[in-house]
Amino acid sequence: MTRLEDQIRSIREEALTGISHARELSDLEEVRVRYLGKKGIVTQLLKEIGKLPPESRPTLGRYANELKAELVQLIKEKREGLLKAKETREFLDISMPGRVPLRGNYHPITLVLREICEIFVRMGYEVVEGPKVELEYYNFEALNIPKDHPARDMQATFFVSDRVVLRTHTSPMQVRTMEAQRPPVAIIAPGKVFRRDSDVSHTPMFHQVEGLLVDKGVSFGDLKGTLLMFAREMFGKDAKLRFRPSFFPFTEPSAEVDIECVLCRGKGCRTCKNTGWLEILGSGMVHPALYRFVDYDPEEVSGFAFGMGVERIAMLKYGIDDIQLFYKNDLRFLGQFFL
Ligand code: 2U9
Repeated sequence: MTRLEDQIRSIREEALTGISHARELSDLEEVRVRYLGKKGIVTQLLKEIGKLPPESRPTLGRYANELKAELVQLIKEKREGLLKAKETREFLDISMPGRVPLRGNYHPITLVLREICEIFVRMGYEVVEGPKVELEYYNFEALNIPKDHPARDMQATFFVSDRVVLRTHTSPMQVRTMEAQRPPVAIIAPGKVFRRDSDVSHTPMFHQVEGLLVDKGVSFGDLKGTLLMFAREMFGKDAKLRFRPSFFPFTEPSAEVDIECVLCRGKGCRTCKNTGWLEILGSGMVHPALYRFVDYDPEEVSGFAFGMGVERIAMLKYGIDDIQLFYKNDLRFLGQFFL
């Protein structure tokens, strides 16, 4: 290898290192001038080769010209790369404050439903869930609501087929649980229910939590104590309840339960229609006729049951006057409820 060939090789290596180390356009320009400028190393080299004897010129000339072409190309590519990086740097202002990502939150009905369940779980109840598309048998028959019973009119039912309905309450789960389990039974059944109804206090789908306790010697006093405990946990320790006689086909005796108005504390206001009381629950002692369907002995056990609408509880707790707000998906409304 000739001395010049050797020199071309080392010039190439140095130049390539120079190009790859250039961080700024000015570094790259320095490299370009150093090798390809008027007095640049490669330019000088070509001049020297021109002075060589004719037999050495073609080979060395080719090497030097290839080197020049390679450097021109590499510098061009590097320049484009540096320009692009500069543009990105200018576009991306890393000193700007970041965007705060939108944070999701639970739906108010989910929050209230969970809170209700947690209160009863702390009292030792188990949560059971089941089908929303339900046999007529579990939704009506086994709850002492036979065909043609006027109570079937109390709930406008969505029928799926002759014997299948969208459940109008979560009570079928109590029947299913008693079928599968011997007493004692202490359960709550939360979930969606469906009735053909729609106005400021009704939606065709809403949520219920129903409870059932069956054991030896369960009394109406146990029912009152349990519901008072629930009301205190849910609405505050000063909560007061009153029980009014009522009728449900599945309980006897039955009672509707009012809480002293949480807004005016019983003085009378628009929300409680000046009565001082708000209805929050239905309840009663499980009708002895029901035990026949699940093979329990009504002589041996007794029980109480209760049911509440979650939307209603949420409306009272948060002072909401239109149930439809829960289902309009307006984020200005939904964003106000946190754990
Ligand atoms: C079994 C036996 C009895 C569940 C009960 C109520 C009273 C009640 C309403 C509250 C508001 C429905 O959503 S609402 O309109 N519920 O008044 N529910 S007792 O009684 C049962 C359930 C299952 C086996």
